[in-house]
Amino acid sequence: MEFTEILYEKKDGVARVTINRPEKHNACTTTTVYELTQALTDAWVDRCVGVVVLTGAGDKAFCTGGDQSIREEGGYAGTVAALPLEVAWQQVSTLIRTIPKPVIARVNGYAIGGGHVFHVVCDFSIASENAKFGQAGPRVGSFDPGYGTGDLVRAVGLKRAKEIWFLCRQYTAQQALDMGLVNSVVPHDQLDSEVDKWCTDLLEKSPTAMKMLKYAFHAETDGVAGVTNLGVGGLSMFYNTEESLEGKNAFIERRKPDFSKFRK
Ligand code: 2NE
Repeated sequence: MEFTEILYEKKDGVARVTINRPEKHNACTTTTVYELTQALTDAWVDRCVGVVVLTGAGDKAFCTGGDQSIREEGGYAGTVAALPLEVAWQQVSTLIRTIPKPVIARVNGYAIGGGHVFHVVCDFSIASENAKFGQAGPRVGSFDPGYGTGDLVRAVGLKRAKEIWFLCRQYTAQQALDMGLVNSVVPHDQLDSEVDKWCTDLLEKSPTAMKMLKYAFHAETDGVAGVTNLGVGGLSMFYNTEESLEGKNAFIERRKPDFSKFRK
């Protein structure tokens, strides 16, 4: 896969997705967001991948949201992707939340605006002690009406989530840890070893158990979509059973299926 605004590498069960616009503090264009959907989809389907790490290039920023320099009347300018940036952003958030594997945000610096949303929707956030967190929408005339508000409430509570969104303040990594916004804060030079440790621990666990747990955590708040993910997660396991294969085999062999032995 060829990318121009992200880096994507897979090694030892870990897919690393890096937003690669350090000169812009890893702010995203329509192209960046489109490429993120491609990489995350690949990580979803690749059976060799057990954990996904999302991060930003350089040591200043994880991601500072949508690139404000390409905003014009009606929204963000787009070049390759058919979808408007703000719609594609929700697709990335949905992929992060739905990919049946743990996704770790490696927060190496500023996680601001839509970049903050990305870390919020990840399953885990491991932060450098230099990282800064915050929303920026109401300052620049934007907002995230989806997971960026809903999941934030679930992480830090309603009052704090409103404070973060309405006031657009910045919070240190320690403050983020104290309010339950991140899982771990380490000195900057230990960020990679800490992320590697989490990856190793996760790769030792049952992938199916983690998949079903991830869907279970979202089932209640995600309504029909959440129940669908939980159900479809179970369906892939059912496909492996003799009972399910009897239905498929009977169709291929042009005979009536015999499910009687499964009626226990
Ligand atoms: C993050 C922050 C506070 C850092 O400040 P500082 O002073 O450390 O760095 P500086 O100089 O502001 O940034 C370095 C370079 O990155 C660019 C800057 O323009 C600057 O470029 P040069 O002037 O050196 O050429 N840069 C940083 N963030 C950018 C951005 N988002 N768009 C374009 N260029 C950016 C400070 O940089 C800051 O406040 N950044 C803006 C944060 C922000 O407003 N994000 C957008 C929120 S809305 C959103 O993300 C969104 C949406 O509207 C719709 C859907 C999904 C998401």
